[in-house]
Amino acid sequence: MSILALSGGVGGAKLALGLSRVLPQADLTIVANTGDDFEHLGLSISPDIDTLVYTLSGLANPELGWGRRDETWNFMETLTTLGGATWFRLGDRDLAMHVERTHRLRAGETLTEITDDVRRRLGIGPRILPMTDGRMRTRVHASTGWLDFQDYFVRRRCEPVVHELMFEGDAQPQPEFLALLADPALTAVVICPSNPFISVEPILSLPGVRDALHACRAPIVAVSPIIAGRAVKGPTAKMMTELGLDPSARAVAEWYGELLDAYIVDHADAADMDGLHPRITVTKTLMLTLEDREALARVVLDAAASVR
Ligand code: FO1
Repeated sequence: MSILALSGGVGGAKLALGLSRVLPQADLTIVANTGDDFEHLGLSISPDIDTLVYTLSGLANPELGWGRRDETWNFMETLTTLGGATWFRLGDRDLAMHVERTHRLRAGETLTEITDDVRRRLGIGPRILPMTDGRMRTRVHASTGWLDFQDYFVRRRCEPVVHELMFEGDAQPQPEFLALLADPALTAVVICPSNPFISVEPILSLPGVRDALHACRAPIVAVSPIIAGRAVKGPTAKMMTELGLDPSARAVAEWYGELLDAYIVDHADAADMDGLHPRITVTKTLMLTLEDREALARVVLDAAASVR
């Protein structure tokens, strides 16, 4: 069995963890959104890769969903006394990841090589692939003008009204990612319950990815990131409203359109699914416990098997 999961943000990492626990580790490859990446304090930061790495290694901060557990903040406290930028919080342990990644990138290593070495060092079985080793950055056209992603998401706490998103860069998809999509042995593609616009669309917007997904023989299954009109975490529902979409599980399925073979929604949204293209599976999609993550992963894999 060979499963490819597309993931960004905290929700995506939760399902990726569930998949990693119900599959043989070598059967799972996770493609991480890198549209959130940015340079900050001279460091190259890849939040969605790190959220996956920390979540799959058990190092993630359970309260925040990002960064590390058991963190200390001496660097941030000291930076404040020096007048440095502290709006993007970097814990002392997390800082080592950014310093080492920056050092290796400058030494000529690719983000793929660095990420693969880190996941091995942290004992993570599944492969984690950046969506690209090139530069592709999410930009947000808000009421206040064009913003870099983390400026919108963290510094301004997603408060500006979003009119448009843009994925800026000339990046090509990570080659192993494209090769997997063309691999006849691929069993399923899982679109995790990530924000469709800021976590999944950057991946789909890379040249050739949509075509490769449409040509892919494996079923494509998505999990709704919306439950009863609300996002589990983050600005998905607010963003949908601002982009003129109904903040509903149905509207997310309509947004993905013909791409999906199957769609997993929560019981709260089951009545709103008539006439949609993908085969609908209704289950509990809120993942509060590890068992929830594993159970949802099994439902996703069963849904893929039923449309294969
Ligand atoms: N999110 C916040 O809301 N505030 C932060 O200070 C913050 C710091 C941070 C540091 C490292 C990292 O990997 C992620 C961090 N995040 C923070 C989350 C990050 O902005 C988001 O996880 C993604 O960019 C969107 O999913």
